[in-house]
Amino acid sequence: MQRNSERERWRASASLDELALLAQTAGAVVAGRALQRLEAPHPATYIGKGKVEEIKSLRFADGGYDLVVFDDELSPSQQKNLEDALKVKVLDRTALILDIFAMRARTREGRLQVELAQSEYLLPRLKGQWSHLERLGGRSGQPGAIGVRGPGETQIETDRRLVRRRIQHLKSQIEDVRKQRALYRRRREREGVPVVALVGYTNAGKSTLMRALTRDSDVFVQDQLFATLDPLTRRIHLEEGRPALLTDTVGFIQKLPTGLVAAFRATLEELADAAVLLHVVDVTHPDAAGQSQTVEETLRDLGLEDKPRVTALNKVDQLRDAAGEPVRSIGELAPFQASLGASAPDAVMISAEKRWGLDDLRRRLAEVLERQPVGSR
Ligand SMILES: Nc1nc2c(ncn2[C@@H]2O[C@H](COP(=O)(O)OP(=O)(O)OP(=O)(O)O)[C@@H](O)[C@H]2O)c(=O)[nH]1
Ligand SMILES: [Mg+2]
Repeated sequence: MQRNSERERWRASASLDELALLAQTAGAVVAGRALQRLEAPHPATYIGKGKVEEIKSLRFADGGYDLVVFDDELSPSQQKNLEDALKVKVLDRTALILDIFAMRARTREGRLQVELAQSEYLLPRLKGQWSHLERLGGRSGQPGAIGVRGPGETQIETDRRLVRRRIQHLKSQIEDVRKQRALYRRRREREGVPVVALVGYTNAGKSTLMRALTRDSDVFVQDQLFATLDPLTRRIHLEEGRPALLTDTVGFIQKLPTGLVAAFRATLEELADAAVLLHVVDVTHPDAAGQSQTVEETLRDLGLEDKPRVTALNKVDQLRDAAGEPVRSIGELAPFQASLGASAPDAVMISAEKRWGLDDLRRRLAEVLERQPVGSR
């Protein structure tokens, strides 16, 4: 039991580390953090009353803070109650991720999907914002809303209707994008070039590997979460010059809300047509196993658990040998192989940055492709 709870605590704390990285990526400066152990979240405020007071008391301590971010999804009423109690803006993990996605989306498809996810997140939360108007008896007579609102409609009803209409509009636009993508995929299929899709936890090194395998320096790489949002496909060559298409896309993260995954369906459908999923794992991350598991769970949610998989254990250049010296080549890693590869015996050790192990990886991919019936490639 003891060990379990220690593990839980470590997990919660590691998850907060990740939340801090997300906050930094979104442009915030982290002033402090708090952790509370509860049997179940408080229905009204998620954390307990005492903890709310404690956080409130830190409001003007040291540098103070003007934003509080919770590591789990808050219900719309919890978010509102917390804002009322703390007198600052309160966000949850989902809102933070949405914010980063909005910053990162470059293509029309990416933007549409982010806006859909944002609108769906906003819809149930409109109530909190306008409840004071409802209490005052409805019709607020906002000038901007004139002409849109039906007779006797309250502001919140109008807002909800507008957001719902926008959601419908976005969905139909995304549907067009999906059809377009499906056309491209059929064309590719006819050409008979198999698709290898990169999957993995955010920041695992997928884009770096894409760069290394394509020698394309335009691929965007950054030491930040969700550097890549829009899918990108490039031609690569496996063994004996055999061509394949390599697709890079959005990374996964723990506690990724299903609504967000659903909004990214058009992008993630690319994975469904891949002949092989190339799972990139950052072996140097303290929670590499947990991250790997999150990726597997997300793939299961997407119905992709049966896709052939090749696992690449990346960033091995960061490992140190028994004497604490940095390793200089893959050859020195034999002693690690057993422990690293235990969870994925077929895994290939690579360093995307140093271009180590790429021949091995190409060979492994070619082998897996070889084993598949021609129709499914
Ligand atoms: N030391 C080392 N660093 C690496 C290696 N591969 C990637 N990195 C670094 O890891 C960071 C993330 O790399 P990306 O390629 O952007 O990771 P990604 O999986 O595409 O991340 P997202 O697009 O954010 O999901 C960058 O700072 C890379 O330079 C590697 O083999 N060794
Ligand atoms: Mg990337």
